[in-house]
Amino acid sequence: MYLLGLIAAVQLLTLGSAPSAPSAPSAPSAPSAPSAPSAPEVRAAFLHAWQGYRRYAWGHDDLDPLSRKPHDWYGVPLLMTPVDAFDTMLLMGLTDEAADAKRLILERLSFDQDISVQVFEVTIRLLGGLLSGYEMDGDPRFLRLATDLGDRLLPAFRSPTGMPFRYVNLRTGEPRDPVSNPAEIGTLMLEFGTLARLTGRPVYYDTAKRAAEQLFARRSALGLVGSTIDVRTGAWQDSTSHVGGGIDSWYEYLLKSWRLFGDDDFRRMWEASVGPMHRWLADERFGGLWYGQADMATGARTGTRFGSLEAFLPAVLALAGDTARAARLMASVNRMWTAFGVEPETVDYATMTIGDEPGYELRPESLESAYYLYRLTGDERYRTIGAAMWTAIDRWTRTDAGFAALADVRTRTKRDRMHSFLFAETLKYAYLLLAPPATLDLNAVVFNTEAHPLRLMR
Ligand code: DMJ
Repeated sequence: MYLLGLIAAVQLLTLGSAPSAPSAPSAPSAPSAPSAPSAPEVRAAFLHAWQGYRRYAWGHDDLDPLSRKPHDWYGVPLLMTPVDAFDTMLLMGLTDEAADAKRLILERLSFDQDISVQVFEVTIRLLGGLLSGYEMDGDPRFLRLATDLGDRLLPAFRSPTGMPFRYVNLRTGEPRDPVSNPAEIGTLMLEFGTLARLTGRPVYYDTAKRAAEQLFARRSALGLVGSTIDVRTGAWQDSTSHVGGGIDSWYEYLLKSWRLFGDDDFRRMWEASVGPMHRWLADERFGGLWYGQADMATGARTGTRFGSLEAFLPAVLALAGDTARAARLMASVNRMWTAFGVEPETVDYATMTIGDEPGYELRPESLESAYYLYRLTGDERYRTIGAAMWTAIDRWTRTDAGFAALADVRTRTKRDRMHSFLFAETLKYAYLLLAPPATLDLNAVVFNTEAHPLRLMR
């Protein structure tokens, strides 16, 4: 019955696009009718991956799931996987595993390291994970770690514009890499703002907000931002505008910062940005809605690429109340999945062919959008679509030690990477989509871009 619903829903959502679209290259034969997954099955999948990490990479950042070797981003471990996984364990009721992860984090995590770290990645994964860990668990040592990290990241913002350098040395405070992008500059507010609120120190809020305002002030006359900008001069280096990686969460954080902090300046920036985004980046092909690339100054279309990162947008539009547009874009996201069995990193939506990135990195965005649309509209079709996505992920990426990214979705060749966002996001959104709604009140939290829930306090 559920399976019939699943097939019907996939058909309904893909029917929105006219059938005249060029056909996709043939993918490996579809799996025989999968049974619909349940929340306990997703929880078991989480445990499978966590046990792999525990056995082969304990105390390190990530597990490489094919070689079964630990993987540290910067030579010394910063515990990316345990910090990213902790709040998901709490939501899933994995209390023993959460206690283990907590002990590891509190005993071993130290930010007093002579390493240059990427401010954006460390903020969304570690600062976000420590803050949600503190809010959910209540142990003040999480907040102490978060504060220490926040203090060590602040020197990154010491540029003439106030926009952060991409990297900063955690011990010396020396920044590097001045050419950044809107996502890395504008995806710090939820974490730094929450840190300010929890510590009573406004410096974190003010610093991250100034960076966002400085970027916003440099939008083009059309209201668009480009791909890369020099934080020392404020000059754009690449004027290509889009909603994919490098820009995506800039839009997400404008909306969510307004929602989390009730700060009207973010409402104004969101409202001034979202209209131009629709006007210049949205594209209609074969009766479907897509978002491609355009020049920020002229609005001229420069590309028709869409992919797994762009798939965050239906979630954000649904959260903003624009469910009609979110639903149309979700149909395209689903089409991208069903055309290839697993979504590739990019497709050219003008030809429905895979672009130059044929892999699947275990990304969460499509599931995230299915989850938001399901929770915000109550329409069962989204649950069914998300369930089908999870079934494909489980089927094609599972290994003996966890789950592995795919190098190519056409051949399903695996790649030796299991990103920590699998634990923070992909498995969390799959679980929340299938679990009873009371598992998490979407009105009580704002998820950061790594799916760490931050409590709404007005
Ligand atoms: C995550 O780290 C975050 O969701 C980020 O916003 C984009 N990339 C990955 C997941 O794809």
